[in-house]
Amino acid sequence: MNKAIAIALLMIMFAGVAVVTLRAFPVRADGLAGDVNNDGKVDGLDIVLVAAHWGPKYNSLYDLNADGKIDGYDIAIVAANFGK
Ligand SMILES: [Ca+2]
Ligand SMILES: [Ca+2]
Repeated sequence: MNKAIAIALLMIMFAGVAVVTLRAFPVRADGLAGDVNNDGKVDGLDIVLVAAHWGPKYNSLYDLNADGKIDGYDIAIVAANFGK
């Protein structure tokens, strides 16, 4: 099985301070990371779907880094592959 990672540069607002961090994420080997609706491309619809499950609307399908929550890191994975 091929393993891959996505690397994203994130800017997070924390307590009013912008924090820039570089993160690497494991991605699914069975498809394009961020293509949550499995239509073969990563676009705005995928971002909308992940954002729609942010926070209490948790669904593991949209938890792209498998950390048990849906947040900006999952959006960043979609953004890293946007347009592919
Ligand atoms: Ca898609
Ligand atoms: Ca997550």
